[in-house]
Amino acid sequence: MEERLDGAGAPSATMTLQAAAEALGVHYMTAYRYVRLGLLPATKVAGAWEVPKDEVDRMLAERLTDQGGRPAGGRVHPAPWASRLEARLMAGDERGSWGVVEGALSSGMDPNEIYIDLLVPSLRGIGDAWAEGRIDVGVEHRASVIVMRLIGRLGPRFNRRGQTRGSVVLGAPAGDSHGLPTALLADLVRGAGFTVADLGADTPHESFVHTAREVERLVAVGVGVTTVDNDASVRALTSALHLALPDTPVLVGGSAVRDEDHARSLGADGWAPDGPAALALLEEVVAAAG
Ligand code: B12
Repeated sequence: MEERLDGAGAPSATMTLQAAAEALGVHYMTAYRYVRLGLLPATKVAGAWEVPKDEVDRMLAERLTDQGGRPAGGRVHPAPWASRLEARLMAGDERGSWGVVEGALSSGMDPNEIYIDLLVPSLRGIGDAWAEGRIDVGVEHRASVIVMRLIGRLGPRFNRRGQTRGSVVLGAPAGDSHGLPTALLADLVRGAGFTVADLGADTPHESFVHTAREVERLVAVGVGVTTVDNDASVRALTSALHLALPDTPVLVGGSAVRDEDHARSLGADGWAPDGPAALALLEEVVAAAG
């Protein structure tokens, strides 16, 4: 065992993964799987895994077995999945990130919860780490790409059989390079039975209008606003949409929209602060259309 400094600067004892496996009474490969699943935090130093001793003690105290994170009593362990995922994303570990998602799925989380309670908070944590200067923007870019790939794997779970409830066009306005928020939202909306055309980041106003005219049975257009100081672009977009499609509700959301008043000032017909509220808003739009 040796001493090391953890992220906060406080000394904490570490042990090798082999020693951690022995302490936990599991095979080395099982301990390695815990690391890959994000169940056991570990850092690779000069090619060898180092595990904080207090994390091994915590695991022992929780009497975790090798049954997908369930404690001996069979109760589902209230695992801090989001912080585990955040750690794997920051490490650029795609396999480990998927392992955390698989672990959360097998603990009973459904795909909607994986998006809302796991992906969104992890991304927020990464954004905060960047804003506080704890990580380089390259780490954020790499994590974003991994999340895109996780979404690619999870997306088919949102497919619904049967007739579509109509089309929803989503995208970020010109000048906003955040495509992930509407990519995440798109799957939630698909899961509610709609067909989605997600235009992604930095979409010209004309492309929004063109797509909205082209899709079948348009229900609403949703604009994801994540970049602050881009309000003029959002206003120009909502005006262009209202002019071209006067009967179509234009919904606005995203972390750069402060509240309902702010959304209205951007020309929105409706606003929602998060994914579940966005789905509820869409139901209101459908109900109002009769
Ligand atoms: C990933 C990321 C990036 C990636 C984007 C990659 C991609 N493919 O999308 C990259 C690295 C490119 C990037 C760039 C920038 N980023 Co950035 N980024 C993020 C990060 C970490 C995650 C964003 C995300 O996907 N969140 C997950 C989504 C799903 O959550 P959400 O946005 O809250 O969405 C929910 C709701 O808002 C709602 N919703 C979303 N869209 C819609 C739409 C409708 C219609 C409705 C109804 C609801 C709705 O539902 C969602 C699910 O619950 C955030 C951190 C954060 N706090 O979010 C920073 C963050 C948004 N970025 C930020 C900044 C500053 C930037 C840059 C300006 C940095 C720079 N100087 O270059 C640039 C933007 C340049 C530009 N011109 O746009 C800041 C914004 C600052 C602020 N005060 O708000 C944040 C908050 C980081 C921070 N903590 O400071 N970024």
